[in-house]
Amino acid sequence: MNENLFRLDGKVALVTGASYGIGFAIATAMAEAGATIVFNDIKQELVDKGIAAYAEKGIKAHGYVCDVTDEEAVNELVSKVEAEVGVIDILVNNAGIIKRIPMVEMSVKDFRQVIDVDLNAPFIVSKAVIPSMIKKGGGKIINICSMMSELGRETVSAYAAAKGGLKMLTRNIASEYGQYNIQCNGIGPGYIATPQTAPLREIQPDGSKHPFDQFILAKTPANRWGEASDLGGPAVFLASAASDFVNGHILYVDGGILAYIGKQP
Ligand code: NAP
Ligand code: GCO
Repeated sequence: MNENLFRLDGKVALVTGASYGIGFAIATAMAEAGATIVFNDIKQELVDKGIAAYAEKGIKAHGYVCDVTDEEAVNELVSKVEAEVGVIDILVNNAGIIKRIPMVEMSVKDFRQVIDVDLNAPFIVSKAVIPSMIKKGGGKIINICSMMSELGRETVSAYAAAKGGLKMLTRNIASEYGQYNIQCNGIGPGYIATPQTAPLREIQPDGSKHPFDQFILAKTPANRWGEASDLGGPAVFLASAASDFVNGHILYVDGGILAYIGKQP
């Protein structure tokens, strides 16, 4: 088989919110496959830290300050990237937040903020990059979904609504722009050890594991939390020519959570 199928040489990849965490791991894997990496974060301090972290891995990443919920700022970012780096061939809508609050106690403001970052922003950034992808003859969009694209649980109503919507936005972009050789797919990570899930893994005062940590291990056949690096290979696959006929698919990278009823206590 042609191993170049999985290479990304000559491609420009924009990974949103990729100073650290899952975005950083995905961008690193894409760089190792040959892509030129562009990323953004809200704060210059984090962009600078991100650039340094990429440089430590031998990656010359292009970092920009941009709030992905701000359409004007996103359009300016895309124009600047196109002028300074090149047309964006691969977009990873990774930036995201979560607020863990029981629904009836959650303010509308908080609900709207989660929807804004986790669902409206992927729409805004995808809308900004698709015209140039069409002109260039194609592109790849990868939306970072979640277990909560399929499942609910207490306290994550806004996040689940956003990630469920992101699954359908993925399918709709695939439906509407597949004719232009744009493939839009999702990655649904399981429970990954990043700052976002750190509160769920905190060691208890008595030195025991967080109850949620124990719960997730019992729900995961792999019996471990995922590492951000577990997402690199799936992301390179969906960004490469190896997936040119994969469109509208949500690839769950969850260690088997969605397939498993859970370990008997
Ligand atoms: P994380 O550690 O909290 O990192 C999120 C990143 O998004 C940060 O760099 C953050 O920047 C950035 N961001 C947040 N709001 C932004 C905005 N308005 N504009 C630009 N950047 C923004 O999260 P993660 O665990 O790496 O998760 C990354 C993605 O994977 C998210 O979409 C998350 O929902 C999803 N996911 C995570 C897991 C998991 O178990 N960790 C599982 C499934 C899906 P700041 O630091 O400046 O806020
Ligand atoms: C939570 C977690 C999850 C993960 C991820 C699972 O509070 O349940 O934060 O939502 O972040 O989305 O796929």
